[in-house]
Amino acid sequence: MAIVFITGASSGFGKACAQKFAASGYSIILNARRTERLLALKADLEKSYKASVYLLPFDVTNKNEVETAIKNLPDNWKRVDILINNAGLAAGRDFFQDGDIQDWEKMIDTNVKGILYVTKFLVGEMIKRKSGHIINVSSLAGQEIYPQGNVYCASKHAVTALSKGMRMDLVQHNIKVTNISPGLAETEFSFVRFHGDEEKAKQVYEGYTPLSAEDIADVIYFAATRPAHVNLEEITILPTAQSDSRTIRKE
Ligand code: NDP
Ligand code: 8X3
Repeated sequence: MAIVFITGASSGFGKACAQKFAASGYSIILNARRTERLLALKADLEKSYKASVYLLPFDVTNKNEVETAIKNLPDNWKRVDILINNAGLAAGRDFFQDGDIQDWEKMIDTNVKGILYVTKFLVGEMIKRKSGHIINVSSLAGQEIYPQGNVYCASKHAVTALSKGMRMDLVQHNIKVTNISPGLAETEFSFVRFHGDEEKAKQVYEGYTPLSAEDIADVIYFAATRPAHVNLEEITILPTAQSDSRTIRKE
């Protein structure tokens, strides 16, 4: 069965993708930093779907860790068909002038360099086989800027640019590249963004129905299962209550 490699699979979109693809018979490589969560997810996927699951915990910001982990994949797990570059985060939501430099570096290292490292070390096998699909999780923040979104928006604009650039360079090798741009979705995203402030995180999703992680996994699965000659290059998915980064209809 085809192999799907999911970064950031311990929570949110990545975890929902793992469930969706495992339920459909795919073999799954799970990556994130929190190994205990990955172990629990692996046990669940094996029990619920008899899925074949391989754990590859590493930090996407650590180039050496990424390279070693991917190079040491067992032979029967090296042939990755679909790479879902999903690991990412926002850190802080501050006016530019008040921004924390460590937060900025974390976003750029995770959202931008993480995709570069993981893709760089996996794409060679895809090129050899002249087949593969790279799905990058960007954001509506990769299309629009909003106040206090500065560096997060910049990092997601970089993801959207990279998806375009990868598509141009990899088309000659028959590799599909899809860019996914979700709007507001309730996951652990805001909890992480507000450095563990549960109250602030909860407020982001109050008064309207946000997207769920499963909504995003459905769309990613749809993109990944189109016929060989069809590539969905860009998918923007918003809650019905959201029209753009700044406009949300609240009850
Ligand atoms: P979550 O916080 O629920 O999940 C983020 C995942 O990324 C976790 O599994 C986390 O695992 C992983 N991750 C973070 N840093 C690293 C790292 N350095 N190395 C490996 N894994 C890492 O958030 P979402 O599911 O919402 O976010 C997934 C993606 O979707 C992100 O790229 C985010 O920017 C994007 N997005 C989210 C939206 C939303 O509203 N929720 C909207 C648009 C885009 P661990 O901590 O265990 O390493
Ligand atoms: C996450 C959605 O609106 O917080 O990418 O930027 S938003």
